[in-house]
Amino acid sequence: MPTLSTANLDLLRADVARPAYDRDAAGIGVVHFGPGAFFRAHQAFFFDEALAKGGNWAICAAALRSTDVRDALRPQDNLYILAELERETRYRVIGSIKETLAGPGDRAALLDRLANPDTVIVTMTVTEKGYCLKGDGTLDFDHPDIAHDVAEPLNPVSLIGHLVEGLRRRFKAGTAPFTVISCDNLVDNGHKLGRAVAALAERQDAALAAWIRAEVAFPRTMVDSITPATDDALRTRVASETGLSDNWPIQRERFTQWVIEDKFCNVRPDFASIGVTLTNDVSAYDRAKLRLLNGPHSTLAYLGSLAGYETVADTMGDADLAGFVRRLMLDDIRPTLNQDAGIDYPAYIDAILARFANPGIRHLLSQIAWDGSAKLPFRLFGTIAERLAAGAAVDNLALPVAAWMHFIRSKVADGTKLTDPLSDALLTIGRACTGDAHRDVCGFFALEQVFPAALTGNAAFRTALERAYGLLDGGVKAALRGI
Ligand code: CS2
Repeated sequence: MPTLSTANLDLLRADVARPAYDRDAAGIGVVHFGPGAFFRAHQAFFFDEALAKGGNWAICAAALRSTDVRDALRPQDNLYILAELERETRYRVIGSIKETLAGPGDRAALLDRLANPDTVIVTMTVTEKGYCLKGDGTLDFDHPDIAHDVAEPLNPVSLIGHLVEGLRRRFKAGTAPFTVISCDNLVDNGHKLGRAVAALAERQDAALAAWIRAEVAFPRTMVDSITPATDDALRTRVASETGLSDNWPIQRERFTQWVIEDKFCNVRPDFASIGVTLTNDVSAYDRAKLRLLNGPHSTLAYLGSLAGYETVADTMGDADLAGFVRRLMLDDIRPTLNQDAGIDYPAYIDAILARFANPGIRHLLSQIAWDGSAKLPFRLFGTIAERLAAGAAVDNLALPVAAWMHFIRSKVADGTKLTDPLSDALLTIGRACTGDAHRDVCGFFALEQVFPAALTGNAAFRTALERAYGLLDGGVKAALRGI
């Protein structure tokens, strides 16, 4: 089976879409940090659309550590196949990535790219933990990568450190700054990133920090498209259904959404013409998406795993679990959202539940269950705190948090890998669990970087959580009946 490459594009099945522009002529105007599946399913897709309308929107995709993506894509001229999975699948070759860099060996080339005046936009998908922020959203100077970058600013290892060094070189050279677009599931992502970058810059040069605060745009965004990890089943399917093998194809649902705060400090594509929403207020969008999609996703991941399911669609096939999640969205989460934002929440909720049930997608619960300690604060704790402040019951909202705790214990019990930045601490807590709800919950509450004092100090929340934790001892079904 021939492999995907520029030379082999003609061997593709006729209904596979190809890049609709002259790739060789397209200049690199974008640098992206974190070339994972979501980036290639989302931002790289949108820049591929932008390139078809003209302009230098090609991408240099950089990984700070792993060389896997670079080594998979370079042999195929950085091309890859995107599969849009619904009842009927569509395939498309994405050509927007023109350069891939990875690891310390490519750091000099990456910093040169950031300093290059042709680079006008920098995007990133490095997951919640990649920002090195504390629970209060400020930069964690005790984080080993940030401590390194304070000591060696010209030789950064963190995302924040690379942004500071790239901007420092532009500042010194009198080059206009690039716009920095965070594309991760963080509340107020761009603004938090902007403050973190300025805080690190302040440690080396007050004038640089002042310039960053005054001149560099860090728009807030909402990003959305369900993107399961690539597996061998997808590779086999792509090869047989497109005619070319691809080292690392990407799969996602057809739905994709990008909302960007209309704040730029350099040129940008005509985003509106390619389906991106530009707005002065992203808050209602990202709050609704994080709370109504990502919160329930984590809920399904932990309750579904404990109930023995493997995928989101499988779990949605369970009427008790699907019904619980729908009630959670309508009755417990919706009241915390901006009711004047012009968003039809019942319709948005039905659309999300239909996307969860999409039979064309095998989205593993185990993938969504990763990084619970970094995800739950953004996805559930804000909602819980506001319901508590409103004097509302939080029994339903406490159940997914209790399920996460039982999920940690299940990892201890079956010895399988726990993917989480705090895995050591969590497994230690899990090993110390006895099943006594009060005692076990106390153990987890010791994680101050995860559980804010507003929750651990709230008696109503503690009572609801301990009750949910105890109910889950009888299994998920019993807990759903008893909650
Ligand atoms: C998921 C997200 O893995 C996860 O945690 O909840 O990746 C989710 O699929 C996306 O945010 C959807 O836009």
